[in-house]
Amino acid sequence: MLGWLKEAGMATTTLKIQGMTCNHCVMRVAKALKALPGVQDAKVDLAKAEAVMTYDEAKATKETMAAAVVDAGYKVV
Ligand SMILES: [Cu+2]
Repeated sequence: MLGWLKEAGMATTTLKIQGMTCNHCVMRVAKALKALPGVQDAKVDLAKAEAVMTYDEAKATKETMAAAVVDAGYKVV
């Protein structure tokens, strides 16, 4: 697939997340992030306690992504 191709206007950012303890948490956070408009991909890493998002800068912001993580029940640090 062409997932590695960087599209115009796409950016990546990382959020440090506290409170994830298992793969269910990882899936929950990933689902919450991917549900946001403009978020193309979210890779959540349990060991690193972080999420890396690929997103459209015109549609999503780090603040809305952090808010989605908090809404899912976790803490952004
Ligand atoms: Cu869990």
